[in-house]
Amino acid sequence: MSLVANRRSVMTLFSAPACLRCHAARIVLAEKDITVDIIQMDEVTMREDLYQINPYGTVPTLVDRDLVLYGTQVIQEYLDERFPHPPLMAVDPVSRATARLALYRIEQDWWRGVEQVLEVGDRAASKLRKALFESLASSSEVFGLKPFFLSEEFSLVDAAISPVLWRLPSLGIADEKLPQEIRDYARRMFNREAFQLSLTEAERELR
Ligand SMILES: N[C@@H](CCC(=O)N[C@@H](CS)C(=O)NCC(=O)O)C(=O)O
Repeated sequence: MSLVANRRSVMTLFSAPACLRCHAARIVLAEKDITVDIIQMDEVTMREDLYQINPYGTVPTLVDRDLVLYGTQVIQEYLDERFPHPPLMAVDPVSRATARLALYRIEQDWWRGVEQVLEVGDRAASKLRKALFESLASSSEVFGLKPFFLSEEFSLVDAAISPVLWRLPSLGIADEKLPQEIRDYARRMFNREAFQLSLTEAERELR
């Protein structure tokens, strides 16, 4: 496993510069101020090398000594448990389940929505772009209920939503079109120091 050799003392995240899911993982690392070696991989080397340690060859992939994790939400929850401060999940089972359900829905509706718009050509994207916009807009009230999404504190759910909102203008969904609650929420998230630290150069250029 050449990718993990010599990388045993510090945790390593295999990431791609503009990957939405990697961004969500990088936000968790930054919020917890975790010392990590972030390896930004390009599309070609990604497949060749990552298959050695991850059967899907996908990013993000996290290596912590002998542990290799993939699946963004698996990585996010591991980081939260391995580095408990500050906690990014509530303690009680109902709140934890509610957060996990939100994460599941964000992946299904918003992460896949962004990825689909990026995958298809420009003309075919307009329907997908509209569906993504409408899905976000239909949740606008929830964005305004609390300082963070469904929570008084920053959580894994916010780490999952922020990369979506950051990418909207680059997908043809202008901030001005978004309901005010979402714009205010986005501003609060983008102003966080950890969010700014999580950005790669490629992501900075998206805005
Ligand atoms: N279910 C995985 C999917 C990861 C995924 O599809 N990552 C993309 C980048 S965002 C990737 O590595 N694509 C390259 C490939 O599939 O070979 C997760 O949530 O981490």
